[in-house]
Amino acid sequence: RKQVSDVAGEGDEVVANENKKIKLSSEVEVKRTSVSVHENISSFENFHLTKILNQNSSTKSIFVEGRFGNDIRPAVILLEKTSFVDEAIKKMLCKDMTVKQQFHNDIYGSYEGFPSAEFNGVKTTIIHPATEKHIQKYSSHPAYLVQETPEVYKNVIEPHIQSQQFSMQWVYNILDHKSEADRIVFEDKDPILGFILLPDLKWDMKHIDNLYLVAICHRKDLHSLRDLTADHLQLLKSISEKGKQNIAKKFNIPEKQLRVYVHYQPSYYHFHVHFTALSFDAPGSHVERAHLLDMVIQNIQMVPDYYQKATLVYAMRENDPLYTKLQEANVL
Ligand code: GTA
Repeated sequence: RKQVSDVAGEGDEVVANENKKIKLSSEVEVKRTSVSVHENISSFENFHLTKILNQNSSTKSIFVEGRFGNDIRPAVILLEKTSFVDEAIKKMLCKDMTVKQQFHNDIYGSYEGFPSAEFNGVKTTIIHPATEKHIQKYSSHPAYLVQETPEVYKNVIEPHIQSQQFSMQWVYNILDHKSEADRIVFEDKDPILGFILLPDLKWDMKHIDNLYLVAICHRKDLHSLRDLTADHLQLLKSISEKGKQNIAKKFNIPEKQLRVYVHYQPSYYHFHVHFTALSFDAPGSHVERAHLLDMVIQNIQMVPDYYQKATLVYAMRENDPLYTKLQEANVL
């Protein structure tokens, strides 16, 4: 494993992937720059695929690792085929869509159809420069359930997350209106009770059936579910109520069709809340990760320090550095 932190972006540790399939030999000129590919990318012309990290035929998505041009820093690309938009179908089914017949039998015919490019978009997320943690996050590895007692949290998890978390720069850019300001759906500017509600990175904003927004609180001292106490009830209720109201109004979806939850463990330890359409089987909405906000509020109302006392159960993947720490502590 080779540390190349001298070419990393601010706040990011960049580590060359040990499973790389291309050779980064001395004849490759290493680009010593912190410029990100997002500054000027218009195609994948100079992209070299190094590894398929994961793929899923149900969600029709694939996650890969690669490199752009002679940049030694890895990139993670998430590709996801999107569902059809009702209004676009009429325009799509025209002479520009060609078809290739595979076979026909009586009144039944099977074809491969080729809609024109504008109807053929693939939701594409590029993470560059990606860290080893991103590569791990999007790789497929067996997972195991962990029972995290308050003691395990204090002795193993808390010290680890303080030193090993993902960069939070994207969160601060949103809170400071430096990025995605035009995407904000609602903002309460109060420094203690305030938050910003905006579409999640995973939502293309074209389909209500996979609606996904995230509310990010302004205060920076709340890291996860573990930090929540009765002191935060007003904030939690405000996020729940104002978040649902604003989404319902803007996207014309009933409040009662919104799934509102927090992740434990999250990837980013700045408190935020997920809002997804109830009809959407969103990544990370399963029981071993999602905690419904209404239940969180009720638990805290019954026991003010519920989340400091509770044993929390979640799935941990074998390739996560925390997995080894938990094994060393005889928790796994
Ligand atoms: N608006 O820059 C951003 C941004 N970033 C960097 C992250 N988010 C952002 N939103 C905006 N702008 O919902 C969003 C994330 C996520 C939330 C953070 O902030 O999309 P979390 O801290 O609880 O982290 O939430 P979590 O759960 O790991 O995030 P994520 O990315 O949802 O991952 C959960 C799992 O979903 C992953 O392990 C992966 O297997 C899967 N997944 C992630 N992205 C996709 C995808 N595009 N398609 C299919 N599956 C995916």
